[in-house]
Order: sequence, then C-alpha cells, then structure tokens
Amino acid sequence: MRLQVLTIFPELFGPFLGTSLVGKAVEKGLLEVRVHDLRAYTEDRHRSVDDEPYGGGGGMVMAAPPWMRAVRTVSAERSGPAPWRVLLTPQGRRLDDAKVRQLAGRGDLVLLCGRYEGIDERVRLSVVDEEISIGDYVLSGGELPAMVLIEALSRQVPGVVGQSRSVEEDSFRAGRLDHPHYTRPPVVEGMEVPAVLLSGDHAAIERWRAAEALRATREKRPDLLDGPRAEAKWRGDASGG
Ligand code: 4FV
Repeated sequence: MRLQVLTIFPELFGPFLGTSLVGKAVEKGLLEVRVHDLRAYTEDRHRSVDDEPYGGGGGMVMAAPPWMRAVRTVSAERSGPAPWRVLLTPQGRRLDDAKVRQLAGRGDLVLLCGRYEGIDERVRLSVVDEEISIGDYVLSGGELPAMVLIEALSRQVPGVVGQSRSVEEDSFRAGRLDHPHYTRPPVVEGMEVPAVLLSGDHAAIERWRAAEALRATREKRPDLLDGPRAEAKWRGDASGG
C-alpha cells in the first residue's frame, strides 16, 4: 500500500510512522508512506500557504496554488494509474470500516491535511477525489485524521496484523462490537473471570463470545444491528444453531 501525505507539519508524522504496527509495516515495506511539506510547493520567499478569506470573516484560508502544484507533482511521480486523492475534512463522508476497506483496495492514496479555517474550495473542485471525516467535531488540522486513516488502512494490509487476532475478527467487520476480554490475574478486587473462559471448551467459549458481542452491540450500538435479520443471524450463531 502506498500513501503520500501533504501537510505543513511533516514533523508530526515521524514518531507515528516509526512506532508499533505502522512502524513495523513501514520497516517491512508492507506500507510505503511519503510525507511532503506543502511549503516546498510555494513560490514566494515567505513560503506562505494561507491568506485572508474573500468576503471577510475571522481566520485564514489555505491558498489553492501550492496545493494544486503539490497534488499534481506527487501524483505524477509514478507511471501507472493516478493515486486516489483524499481530503480530510469535517465536510467529508464519515470514515467507517467499510470505507477503510474500500480505500485500502485502491492501494495508492494521496492524503491532503488542511489547517486554518480550511482550504480554498477550488482545490476540492480540481485535485480532490474524495472527502473523508473522522467525526463531527472540528480539529485544528487534518494531520491526526490522516494518521487515524493510515493506521486503519495499515491493518488491512496482509502481514501487518500478526496472528494474534485476525482482522476478520475486528469489530464492525461483521456489524457488531467486540466481546469482553479477560486476562490474569484470575480475581481482581473480588471480580472473577467468567467460568466458561477457564473451561477449555472452545465451542462453549465461542458461543459465549458471540452472545456477549451481541449483547454489547444491542446495549451500546443498536444502530449496528440493522433490524431483526441481523439480530436473528447473531441469535442463530449465539445458540450454536
Ligand atoms: C477533520 C475532521 C477536521 C477542520 C479545519 C482542519 C479541521 C482545519 N478532518 N475529520 N473532523 N479538520 O476537523 O477530518 O483545517
């Protein structure tokens, strides 16, 4: 998977791209991430990327020319199909498991990280294929949303997530939340581990986990259970039917 990031704060990505699963994925060449400083695509001696908003109002807006130069340059660096260009913005479609898998399937992405009040609209109209939001709240920059997306995408790359737990089992994959997890010590402040987990009866443990996942989903995210059909499916699995 190939990812290119455009940002005025490239230094924010160093630790993230060098740590844990993402760090190993980059090390193993399973994930190629190139972070570009947008200021490298400015032409004025102040390397400015923002300006006053037309129509007045508070804050500054990121000017279009550096973005258009940057996106076109990094998109043309390789022959073959053009990369899919994603702008991280609260205006975008909300990121979820299905969208992560769809974007992972594209294999070659350019991520645009805005700052200030936003980016001149003509960038979206000319060099952006898709807008993605990580949630309905306003951050100061698109860098953290880009990292969220990179981490979620990295788990879709075969070989990144070890045997410990297959991505298939990830929550949301099957429209439900995860079952509870327990580990040593066996008793914590009087709270014990459910006996079935100590039984060694793997079929019973799977039934318990499916039932607990369904219960947690019904309690915390009933929206994930799109109606009786999903419920019946899980009830079937929970009762070993
Ligand atoms: C955001 C989000 C987000 C808005 C203005 C950057 C900020 C600033 N991006 N999901 N929520 N972006 O808040 O993706 O330029």
